[in-house]
Amino acid sequence: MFNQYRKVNMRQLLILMVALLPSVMMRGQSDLRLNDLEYFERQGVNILVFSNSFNGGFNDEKNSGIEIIHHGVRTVQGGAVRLNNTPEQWDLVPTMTSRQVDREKGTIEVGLRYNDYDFDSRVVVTAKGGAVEIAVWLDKPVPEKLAGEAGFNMEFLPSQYWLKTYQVDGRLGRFPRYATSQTVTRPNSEKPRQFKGFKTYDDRGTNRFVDPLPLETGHSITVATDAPDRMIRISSDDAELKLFDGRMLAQNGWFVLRSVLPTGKTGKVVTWTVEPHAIPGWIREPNIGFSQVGYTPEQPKVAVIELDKNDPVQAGSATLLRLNPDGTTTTAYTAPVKLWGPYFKYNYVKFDFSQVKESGVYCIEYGKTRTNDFLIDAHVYDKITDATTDVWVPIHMNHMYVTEGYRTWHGEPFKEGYLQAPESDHFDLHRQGSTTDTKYNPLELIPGLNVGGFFDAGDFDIETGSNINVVQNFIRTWELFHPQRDETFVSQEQRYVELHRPDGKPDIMQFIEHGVLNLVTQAEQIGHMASTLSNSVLDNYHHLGDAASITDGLHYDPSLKPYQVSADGRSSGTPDDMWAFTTRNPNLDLQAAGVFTSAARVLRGYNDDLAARSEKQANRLRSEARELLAKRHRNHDRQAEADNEWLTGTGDGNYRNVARNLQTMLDSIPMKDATYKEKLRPAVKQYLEYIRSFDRDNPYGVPIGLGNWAGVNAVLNFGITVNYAHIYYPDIVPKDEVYRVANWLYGCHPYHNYSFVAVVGAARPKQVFYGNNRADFSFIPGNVAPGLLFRKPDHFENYDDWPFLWGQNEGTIAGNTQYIIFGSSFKNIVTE
Ligand SMILES: [Ca+2]
Ligand SMILES: [Ca+2]
Ligand SMILES: [Ca+2]
Repeated sequence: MFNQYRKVNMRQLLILMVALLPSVMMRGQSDLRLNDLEYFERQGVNILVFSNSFNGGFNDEKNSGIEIIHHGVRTVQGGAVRLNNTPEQWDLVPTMTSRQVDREKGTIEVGLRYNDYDFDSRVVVTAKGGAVEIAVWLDKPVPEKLAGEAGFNMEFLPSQYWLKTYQVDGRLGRFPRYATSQTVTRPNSEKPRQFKGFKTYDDRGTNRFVDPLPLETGHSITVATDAPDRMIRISSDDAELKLFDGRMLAQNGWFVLRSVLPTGKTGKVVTWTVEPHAIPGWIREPNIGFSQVGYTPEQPKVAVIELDKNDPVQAGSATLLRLNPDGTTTTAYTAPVKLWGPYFKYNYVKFDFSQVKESGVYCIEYGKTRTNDFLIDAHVYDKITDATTDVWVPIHMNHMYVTEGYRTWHGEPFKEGYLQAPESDHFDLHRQGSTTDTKYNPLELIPGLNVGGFFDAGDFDIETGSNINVVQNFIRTWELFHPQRDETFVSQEQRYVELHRPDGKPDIMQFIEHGVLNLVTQAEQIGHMASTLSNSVLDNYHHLGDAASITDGLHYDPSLKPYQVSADGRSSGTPDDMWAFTTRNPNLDLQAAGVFTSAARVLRGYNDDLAARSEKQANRLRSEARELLAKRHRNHDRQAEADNEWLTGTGDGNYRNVARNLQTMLDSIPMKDATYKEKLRPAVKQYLEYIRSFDRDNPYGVPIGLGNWAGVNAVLNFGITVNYAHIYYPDIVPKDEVYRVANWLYGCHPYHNYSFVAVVGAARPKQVFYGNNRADFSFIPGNVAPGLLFRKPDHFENYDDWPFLWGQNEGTIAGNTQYIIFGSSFKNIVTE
C-alpha cells in the first residue's frame, strides 16, 4: 500500500498519482494558494497570517503572528512588526487592528498597532509561486522613539534548527546548539517599554540592558541548507536581514530573523520573499495512536490512525504483530481499518484488535509504519499513579528542602516570607486593589506565610485557588481510596522532604497537611484568603533553576541600598521579597471554608491541632463570606435552584447540563439515601449519551479543548465522572466506557502517540516538558502534560523537543492531583 512518508522521486510519484490518486495531482501543484481556511497552502507547507494573534494576558507566548507549519511541524512563528532584536515574552506585542483576506489578489493584510507609542503599521502577505512576499507598509513614519528599534521579525524554533546549517549571501554557518553569541549593553533609556512598565531583567545597578548582536547579516539567507524538510529561503532587496539568537536573553527565545524599519519613510518600507522548501510529493507519516501503557486482555483495544489528507485511506488494513520470546515476530491479527473520516486537517481510520486477548508483547503495523512495542497484560495499569504521588508531588512542595538520592531538587525557598502587596496592576494575571483589605501596610511583612503549599508548577507562586483544588483532590483521594502508600519522608519541623524514604506516615495525609498549613495560615494571618503569594518583580517571576534562589532569603529593608546586605546579615536592600495579594474575594473564602471543613474531618486524629485550626477558620470564613456576599446582593438560593432544575426535570436540562453538574451529584451519593440515587438515574442515562456524543465529535471519543490551554483538566474531569458514573451505575454506564481517557492520556491522540504522563509504565512517554524544571529539556516523573494545543484554524501540536510553551507542556499541580484521582479510580475499576 502507498501510505507512508517517503521522499519519492517525481517519476515514481507521477506513476502513483496517475494510477491511484487524482486528488493528489490537484493538490500537488507547487504554488502556494490561499485556501478556504484563510491560510497559504501547498503540499508540505502552510503559511498562516495572524490566524492566531498576540493575546494580552502573557504577551508573547510564541504562538502568534505569521507562522509556518512545515511538513507537519510549526517551526516558524512571531512574524510581525516588533520593537526588539529578540523579543522576550514580556516585551510589547502589537495589537491586531484589522485583518483582510483578498482571495482575488491572493493577499492577507493585517493592521498592527502599538498603543504605547501610537505606532501603526500594515503587513501584507501575497502568494507568489512557491513563495510569499511579506511587505511592511507605513502610512506615517516610525515614531522617533522607536527609530532603529522597530523592525519586521520572524522567529525559528531552536530545537528544529539547531545544528543545522545556514547560508547568508554565500557565507556558511551553523545554528548553535546553545546560545553563545555576542552581546552589548545599552542605556536603559533606549530600551522600549516592556509589559505594563515592568522589567524582565535585573541590571545590577548598571542602568543598562543587554542587547544581542547578530550572528549574520545580509540580503539573502537559506536556513537548514542540509534539511529539505526545514529549508527556507528568504531574501530582501530593500532591507538588511539580521539573524539573532533569542536565547541570549531568555532560554525560551527563538532564532530571530529581522529587518529594522527605515526611519523617516512611508509606503512599502520592507519587503521579504519567503520560500519554504516543499519536498515533492511529501506525505506525512501516519500517526498510529494507541495506549503506550498497554491494554488489559479483556478491554476494548482500538488504535486511531491519523493520516495525511493526501494519504489514501481506502481498503487499507492494519496488523497486530506479536514479539515472541524466541526473537521471532508473528502476525497476531490483521483486519481492515474502518474509516472515521476527516477531523480538522487530517483523516482518521480505526483499527480494532479487541479480540486479541493473549498476554504478550505486541506492536501495530500500518503500511510501512510500525509502532514501538506495548503490552497486553492484566497488570499494565497497576503503577499508573506511583510516579505522580512519589516524585512529582513532593518535588512541588514549597517552603521545604526536597532531596532524592544524591540529588537536591530544591532548597528551602522564600525564607524571608511574604510582604503585603501594594496596589498593583501586576503580571501573571494578578492584581492588588487600592486597599489591602488587611491590617498591614503595603510592603509590611505578613508573618508566618512561608509554610506549606505547592508550587504552581512552571512558576513558583502559591496560587490559592489551585492550592485549594490540590488539597480537595488529596482529600478526595484519601476519603475514596485511603491509600497507605508511604514512600516520602516529610518533616515540617526540619522543613525537609526526602523521596523514597518511608517515614511511617501515609504520604497523601502529609500532602494534605502541607497544603492545609499554608491555606490555614493565610486565613489566620491575613484574615481571609490571599488570591496568590507571588513574585513582586518580573525579573524573578520567570526564574529557572532552584526555587530557593529566587529571592535572597533576606528581609527587604528599603533603607539599605539595592544589593547591600545589613551588618547582621539578615536583611538586604534588594526588593526581591515575594508579595501576598490580599484583595478580599468572599467566593474564594467560601471555597477555602469548604476545604477547611473537609480537612478538619480527615486531619482529626492525625494532626488535631491543625484540624482544630481548620475548623475554626472554616466557620469564621463561611459566616463572614456569606455576610459579605449578602451585602453584594448575590442571590445564592436562586443559583442553587437553577443548578438543581435539570435534576427535577423542570429546567431545560440537556445532557451538556448534566455533564456540568453530575460529578457533584455523584459525590454526594454516599451521604444521601437510596431515593436520591434512584432520582439521579435519568441524568446518568443522559450522561451516557453525552459520553457517546464524543464518538461523533472526534475520532478519539473524549472532549478535545480548542483553547489557549490544551485542556487536559477537562479530559481528566470527564474521565473521573465517567469512572464514578460507572462505579455507581454499572448497569447504565458499562465498563467499556472508562478506557477513553486512559487511551487518550497514554498515546491515542493526534500529532504523536507519546504518553502525556512522564515515565508512567509507558513504552514511549513524553520526554520534554516541565513542572518546576522548565529549562531542563527533560521531565519530572509523573508529570501530566496539558496535551494537544490547538492552533487556529486546524492544527494540533505537542512539541516533545521544546518544553517552554505552557499551553501544551506545563504540568500543573491541580491537573496532576486530578490525575491521581482519575488514575486511582480507573485502576480500581479495571482490577475489580
Ligand atoms: Ca502563577
Ligand atoms: Ca510518608
Ligand atoms: Ca529578600
